[in-house]
Amino acid sequence: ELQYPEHLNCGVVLIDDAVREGHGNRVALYADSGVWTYAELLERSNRIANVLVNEMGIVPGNRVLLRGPNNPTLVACWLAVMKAGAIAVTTMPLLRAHELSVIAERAQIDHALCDSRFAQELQQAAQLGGRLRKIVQFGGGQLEKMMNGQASTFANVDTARDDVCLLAFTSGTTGTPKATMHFHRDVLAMREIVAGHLLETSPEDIYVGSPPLGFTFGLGALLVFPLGRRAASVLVEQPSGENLLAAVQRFRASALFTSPTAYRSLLPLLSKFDISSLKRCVSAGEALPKATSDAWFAATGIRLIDGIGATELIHIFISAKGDQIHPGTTGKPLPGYQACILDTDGLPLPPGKVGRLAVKGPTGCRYLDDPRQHDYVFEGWNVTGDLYSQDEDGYFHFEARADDMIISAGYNIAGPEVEAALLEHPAVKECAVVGVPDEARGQLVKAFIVLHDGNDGSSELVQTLQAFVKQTIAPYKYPRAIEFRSSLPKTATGKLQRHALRSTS
Ligand code: 3UK
Repeated sequence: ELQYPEHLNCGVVLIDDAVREGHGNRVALYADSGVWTYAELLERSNRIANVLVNEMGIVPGNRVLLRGPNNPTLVACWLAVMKAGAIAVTTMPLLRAHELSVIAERAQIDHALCDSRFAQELQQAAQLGGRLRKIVQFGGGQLEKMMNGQASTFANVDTARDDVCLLAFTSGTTGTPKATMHFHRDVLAMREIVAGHLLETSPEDIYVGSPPLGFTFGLGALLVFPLGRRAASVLVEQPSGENLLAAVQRFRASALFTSPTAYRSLLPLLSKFDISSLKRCVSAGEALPKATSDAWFAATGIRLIDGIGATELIHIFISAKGDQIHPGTTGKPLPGYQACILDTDGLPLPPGKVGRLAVKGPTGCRYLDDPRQHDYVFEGWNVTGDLYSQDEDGYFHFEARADDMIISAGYNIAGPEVEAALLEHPAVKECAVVGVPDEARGQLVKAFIVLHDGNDGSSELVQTLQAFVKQTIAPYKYPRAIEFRSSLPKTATGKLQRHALRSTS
């Protein structure tokens, strides 16, 4: 079990301690706008912490909304909030005024630090109601000017290990978003378990990836893991496939973090870039089909590390590394975590049976003032929205989100299994498989497909794809309806919004 001192401030551990240990002159952050050493990052987060306390009137326990694309100033702002003993409420750049106002209201937020390019949406959110009053903008000179008037040292607030430091909102793929609370010790736990055990992050590492810092996947991968292990992070404001690979090449990145969909879209671009510096590639956020893992391995010689994480648990809790990776499975619980599969009565199921994935561990979930706490958390066990099975070797296999299990003519059909089969066809770029209402079958399996350029969504192709699925998996699972689209709806964290497709059918 992990032990932490009673007094613990994760911001101090991540930046002050790094400089105290002698890493001040080493690079902490790389970006197009320049390079920041650990000493520079410490000095700038100290100045921002002074702005928070002296000019914005922040006291420990206040919540501060953070908003911006991945860049060094956003990292400094996050550290400043920690050092001031305040609570960071991280938000995704893609969120719009209405969603931001819901967050500001739910988390009772007065203060925000916001990239000036993203401020308009936040100002509109403030006008929609709630108590958000003080928005300080960075990137355009406002915060920068305030920082100049402040000292370069800061009296760090002496927080307790169980003080809340982060409110992270779930994406709310179904229903209203829930705010999950995380403690200073949770940040340390993910550093030990994911950066330490799973990724073996060392000071020579250079991390790059696409997930926003406003998503705990990105917060861990691009802030907590590299800084916590005295490595470096590359921050890419617009993480298109080309931009990500260009950043790998330019900064000689050693590890890449992104989603399964993004790995697939990087494949045809690989030949244009030198990515020989990469040692590890991590996939999370959605299920990783075996075919994607195999294609990435064939192209790069690197076996993708698949890991299931959740906002509720802050980061990855089931995964595997090195030769323990079994492609097509997520892996086993990381040290400190337990996982099991539950039937509809909440009783554990034996290997081979499909049921609800439940997980228990050091970072487990507490929701902020939400009655649903009792629907999802029992005696420390977090019941996820996922259907999983466990094999005889103890490996966990993703089947589907519970909402994405299709019941058609009495058969249970997992949408993601049909998607994985379709994705093996060379014409298919992206797809989403959902159940749509059908009089005869209850639900009908329907696929929404984005084709690779140069393919034509003809009725002939519909038949080809249906025949292809029937050859690949059990024939009764094939999509009886296929619709071609130019794009698919995604959440701000990049997940397919299957429910949005269901409701348009
Ligand atoms: C799904 C996966 C299959 C699954 C996250 C890494 O995704 C993250 O957090 P969210 O709260 O969503 C959680 C849900 O996403 N999922 C995530 N990873 C996988 N499904 N295989 C995977 N490897 O439905 C889960 O319940 O947005 C991921 C780190 C931190 C995170 N917050």
